[in-house]
Amino acid sequence: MKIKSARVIVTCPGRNFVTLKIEVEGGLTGIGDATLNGREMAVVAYLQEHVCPALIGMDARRIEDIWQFLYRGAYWRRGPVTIRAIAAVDVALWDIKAKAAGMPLYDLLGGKSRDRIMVYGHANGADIDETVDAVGQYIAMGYKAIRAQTGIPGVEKTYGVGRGTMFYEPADAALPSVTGWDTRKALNTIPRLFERLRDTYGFDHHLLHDGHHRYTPQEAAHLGKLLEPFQLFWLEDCTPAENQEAFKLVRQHTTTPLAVGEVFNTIWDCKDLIQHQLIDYIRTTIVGAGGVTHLRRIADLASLYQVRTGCHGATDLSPVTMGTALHFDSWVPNFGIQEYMRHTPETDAVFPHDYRFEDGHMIVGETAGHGVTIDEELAAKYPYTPMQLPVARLEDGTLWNW
Ligand code: CS2
Ligand code: MG
Repeated sequence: MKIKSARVIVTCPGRNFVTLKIEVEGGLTGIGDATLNGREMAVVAYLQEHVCPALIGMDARRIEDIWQFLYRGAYWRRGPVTIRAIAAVDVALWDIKAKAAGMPLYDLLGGKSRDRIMVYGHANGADIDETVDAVGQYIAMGYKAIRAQTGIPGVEKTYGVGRGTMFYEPADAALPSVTGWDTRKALNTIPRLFERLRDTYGFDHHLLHDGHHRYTPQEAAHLGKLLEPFQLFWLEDCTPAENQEAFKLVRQHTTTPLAVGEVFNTIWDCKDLIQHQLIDYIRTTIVGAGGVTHLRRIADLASLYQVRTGCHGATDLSPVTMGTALHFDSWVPNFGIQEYMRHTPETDAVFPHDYRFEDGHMIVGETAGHGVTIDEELAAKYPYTPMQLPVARLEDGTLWNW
């Protein structure tokens, strides 16, 4: 099963997506997502200049060997650009293998461990009242788990407050726009939001919150403590995790469950956090962590320490990643939850897929492969449009974590 061609497709149906399409002799094709939000063209060049030429003639059945070839063989390990390129190849090859076997991908991985995948949606508002209403709308749509983010009085353009209620999209301009941050004001607002949410809707739903790496370990520990009465499903990215030890301090002071990992690329980025049981959920996903081959390794390590998965699923991960993640989630024994930020109808049309939302869960498709394709003609109608993520600055102008 020799690889005949490997092509990169860039499309912007409202936001940019990078897709790798691999074809093998005999005509089977598979696709993988290579999108790196705000830095898309770096991965395009990495694939086109360095990876695609080397793939031609390789045996598509040897997924593990090709993964090792691209990871060890490059000498320059890790990093979001490299790992996304490897992930795209890996996912396209799993897609082809599953199609050749006539099986949905989850069957090839070992079969389903569950019938449906619990997801969380994003409710956000400019202030607490708006956010409480938005959470109510998600409950009405059937969601069992909802992430809540609110604007903070006195802070201009806070993280997580989208332009509309359904399709939150942070990459908003060709060059980074500026958002604001003030930890003191956030610590004053976030606990009040969750108090209101529990007072209004009770304790039956799972509630989540994303700190987006904004707090120091001590501040994160304090926030975790303040949130304990409201029993969150998780507090995400409460502090930056380049220094994995930072989580020790947070962990010692709060029982609020902790999630981290959407910016991690490999098992090495989360090894200490997992082995020292400093987190409860690992957020790495297919495109960000080297495809199915590597994510499976992270999940297996996590399972030894009762850490569960919580795959990143923002809109900048294409439907190809969402579809593949749902197969992974169907199989993985230590599943926790899946993030599900809806794609726009334009994006859904470019990437026809067989997964669907039902009663707060995603239902994985039964088509052979990962179940997501690309309509290349439609994709060509949406050319690449430069868009970057914003930066965050404190009131005095200091650049802060985003
Ligand atoms: C967020 C993302 O989904 C999340 O938890 O942190 O929206 C993140 O900001 C984007 O994926 C960045 O591209
Ligand atoms: Mg996040």
